[in-house]
Amino acid sequence: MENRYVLAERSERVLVLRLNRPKQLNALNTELMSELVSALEEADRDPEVGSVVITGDERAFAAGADIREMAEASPAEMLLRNNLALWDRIQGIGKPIIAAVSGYALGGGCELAMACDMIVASETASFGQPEIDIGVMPGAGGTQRLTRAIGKARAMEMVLTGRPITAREALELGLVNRVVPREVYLEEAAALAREIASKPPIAVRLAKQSVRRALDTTIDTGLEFERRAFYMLFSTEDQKEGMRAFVEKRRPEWKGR
Ligand code: DAK
Repeated sequence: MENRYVLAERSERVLVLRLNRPKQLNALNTELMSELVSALEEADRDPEVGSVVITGDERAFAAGADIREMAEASPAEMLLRNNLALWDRIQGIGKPIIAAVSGYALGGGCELAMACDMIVASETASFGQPEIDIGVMPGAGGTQRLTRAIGKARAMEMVLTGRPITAREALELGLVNRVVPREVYLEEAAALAREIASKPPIAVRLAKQSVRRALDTTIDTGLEFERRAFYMLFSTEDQKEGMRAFVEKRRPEWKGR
């Protein structure tokens, strides 16, 4: 089926997914999230795709979950919609995902950016968890991912006041990888994605998983995961190729095997 709310464009090994509800500042309704997660899963299975960029437009990455869709819902309806299951599937994506953020990244928009592996921000970007001002609190990982990313003090302030931070503040706090002029944020994100997409795919996948482990496990369990992943890579052709190419002083040619 043709996507309505997520536009996909592939350039070489990078897939760019553009959130496309500009009039609603890319508010994340169920249909959009469903299209996004399906596109991510398809990209994860596609050997031609090495990495993914998620972006919005210049005014908004996404101004949150769709408030109109939630406003009158009962707890049972929220439970039965089971949107969280959709969000959880993003965590299962093995290929690196970069958020290219310009304008508003609020509520679910900020949570979506944080669910990605890296964030490239335009100077105009702002990040916030304003849910407190509409009578709720972050519900798609905001209290957990923001706290892990920027620490308790600033996360507490953002979640309890609802006040957003600028791209520069986000950079200082370690929430984003880099801040660049508005004119080039998407190109910068795509360049980073291209660089990663040119690396040996199985090593990229396992390295991503391993870094992610660092956030949600003990150091011993994380080190154990890292070690097994490292040894596992010695079963790949790319490991042989990479090390031989080094010894033979030539560029490696990755096979993804
Ligand atoms: N939902 C629905 N529509 C939205 C929206 C949103 N989050 N944000 C903006 N819009 C719509 C506006 O209603 C308006 O539509 P029309 O009135 O033109 O039909 C249009 O986008 C343009 O917005 P504004 O006219 O308000 O534009 P301004 O420049 O004046 O203001 C703004 C921009 C970003 C400051 C303002 O739009 C704003 O405050 N938006 C709401 C920000 C917000 O509160 N975000 C958090 C939403 S709660 C979960 C998953 C996710 C979540 C929770 C649970 N589970 C799976 C369990 C997440 C929750 C949230 O994100």
